[in-house]
Amino acid sequence: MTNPSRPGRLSVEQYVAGTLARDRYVLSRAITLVESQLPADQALAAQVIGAVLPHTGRGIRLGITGVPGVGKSTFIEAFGHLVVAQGHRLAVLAVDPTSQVSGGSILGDKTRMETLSRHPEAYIRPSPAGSSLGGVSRKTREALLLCEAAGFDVVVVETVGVGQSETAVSQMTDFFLLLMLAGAGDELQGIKKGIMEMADAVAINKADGENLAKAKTARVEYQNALHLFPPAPTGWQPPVLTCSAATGQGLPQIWETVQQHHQQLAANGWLAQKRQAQNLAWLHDLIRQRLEGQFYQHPAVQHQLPTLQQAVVQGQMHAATAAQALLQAFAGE
Ligand SMILES: Nc1nc2c(ncn2[C@@H]2O[C@H](COP(=O)(O)OP(=O)(O)O)[C@@H](O)[C@H]2O)c(=O)[nH]1
Ligand SMILES: [Mg+2]
Repeated sequence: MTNPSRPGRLSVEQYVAGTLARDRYVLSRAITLVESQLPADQALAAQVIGAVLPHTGRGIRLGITGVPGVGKSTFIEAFGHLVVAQGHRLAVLAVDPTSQVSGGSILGDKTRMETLSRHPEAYIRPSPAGSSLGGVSRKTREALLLCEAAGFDVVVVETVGVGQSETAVSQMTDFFLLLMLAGAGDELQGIKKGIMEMADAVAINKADGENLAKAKTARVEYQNALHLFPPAPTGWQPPVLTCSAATGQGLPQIWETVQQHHQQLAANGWLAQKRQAQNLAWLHDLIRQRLEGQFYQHPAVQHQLPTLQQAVVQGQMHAATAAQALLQAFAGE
């Protein structure tokens, strides 16, 4: 099964038919295709995504974030088992640029989600190695659509709670879950106010053993903090819950919350509106990425950039003047 004009690749029809037939092997190859940097692969990938698009959008898209060590992987493994036990098919995509740096070697890291990855109704796809954040998020959105087309009705996107990747993930999911620890302090957890504001629910993890009392106190504190934010136009009030990914306590309530949110936003029209706005943002994202790529690869820009950059750094030229000159060079003026 190969593509005669592209060795090592399938044809558009084969990618599409295999994905829709829920062939995991073809799904994995399709995700590999969308992750490829090669222009020929990207053109092929765009055709595949275009063809599967009508078969997407029926599931729940769930973003999960939290600092390394909060228990995301442990949580997703336990949560995933709970969700598939209820007859759902669950896919997990990881957006974690930092895991490339550490090689996933943080103490006790559970990145592989071993028992869940062996479940026939679950599919786990780690981040592509060595990719930039912008690249990861663009590819993750396409991978998410492929998973939906392959019949996964719950897609979890995991990201690390320290930077821009949250915004990217919240831009492609319906529900954004923030995992936190009790008593660690907001600064220590690197959680910015903006990330709290994006959350559709906050769950204090590791609410077990000696941590339980602290977790309950933290729950009240975070609930009070969330009340200070203006109410969301969707009418959804983000709850603060406690859970233990290790014991499974509190996970059914979180799944219940995710489903309630989905029903409420589907009923009041906000789910459709949210996804429309996300599609529009996606379009502008792609335009920005393409333009930027073309700009920096333009021979005239490459020729002039070092000199102008130097002049700006030295304070000899206003940045706006340099930008103007470069844009004129790019436009061939
Ligand atoms: N006590 C307790 N430990 C947990 C819980 N969840 C995760 N851990 C532990 O915390 C460490 C980090 O978990 P991991 O899932 O790799 O965190 P991640 O970096 O956010 O993906 C591991 O040693 C886990 O066993 C929990 O609910 N309770
Ligand atoms: Mg992890």
